[in-house]
Amino acid sequence: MNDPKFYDKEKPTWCPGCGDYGVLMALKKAASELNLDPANTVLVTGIGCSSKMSSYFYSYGLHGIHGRALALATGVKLANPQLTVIAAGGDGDGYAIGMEHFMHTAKRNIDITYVIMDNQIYGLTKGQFSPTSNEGFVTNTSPFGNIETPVNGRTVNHDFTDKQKAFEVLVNEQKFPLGLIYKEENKKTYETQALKHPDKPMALQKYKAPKEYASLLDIFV
Ligand SMILES: Cc1ncc(C[n+]2csc(CCOP(=O)(O)OP(=O)(O)O)c2C)c(N)n1
Ligand code: SF4
Ligand SMILES: [Mg+2]
Repeated sequence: MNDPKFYDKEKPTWCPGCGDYGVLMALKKAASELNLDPANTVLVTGIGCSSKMSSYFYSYGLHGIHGRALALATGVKLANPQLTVIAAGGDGDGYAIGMEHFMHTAKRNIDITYVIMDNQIYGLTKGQFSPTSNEGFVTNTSPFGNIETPVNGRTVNHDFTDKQKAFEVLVNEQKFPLGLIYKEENKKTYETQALKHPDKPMALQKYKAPKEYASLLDIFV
């Protein structure tokens, strides 16, 4: 097992007391327990204070664009399914601009880990309300108090193979079906279905172009 300090990289520039320090430490501890090899690990982030994480964790890192961490992480995983791919970002990144990517990535069952740092605000851009901000929360974009019901991004703890129970939890306890994690044991991961040879990086796979594109490939590749 590696020491969590093994995963130190640049010194974080987060404000003193920011909750993101705790998440970074948890990530380092998890990586050390799993003995993650930095050379075969990629941390993909969006944009936001929390998304700076990819500069602070010792592995390959991709600091992408706002709300697109999961799209980029999907691309990395498909390019080389042998990599451990982690995506991370804020509540704004994941539940606002990145919402569609969140839903579709969960639906596809791709084998990546997604960490959302939910501080209920757009931190980097100096405090606009986010999808998880509480009702009544006064911010610079809700000067009279937020009138929206917050999305609940927390994971529901229950047996996720029991869909009926999951539905009841959703209806009775949650206002919105976010954070609910379905795990279908028998469902294939996206990369095993999408790739002809999921055991090989895509770049090393021979690609046979359909006849109609072959002449274009001759010209451009
Ligand atoms: C396409 C696009 N839209 C808007 C922005 C401006 N922007 C940067 S970070 C951010 C929100 C950050 O909030 P969150 O994801 O919750 O991260 P936090 O800073 O709170 O960790 C916004 C709106 C951007 N960079 N790109
Ligand atoms: S502005 Fe907020 S989210 Fe950003 S580093 Fe400071 S405390 Fe953390
Ligand atoms: Mg935030």
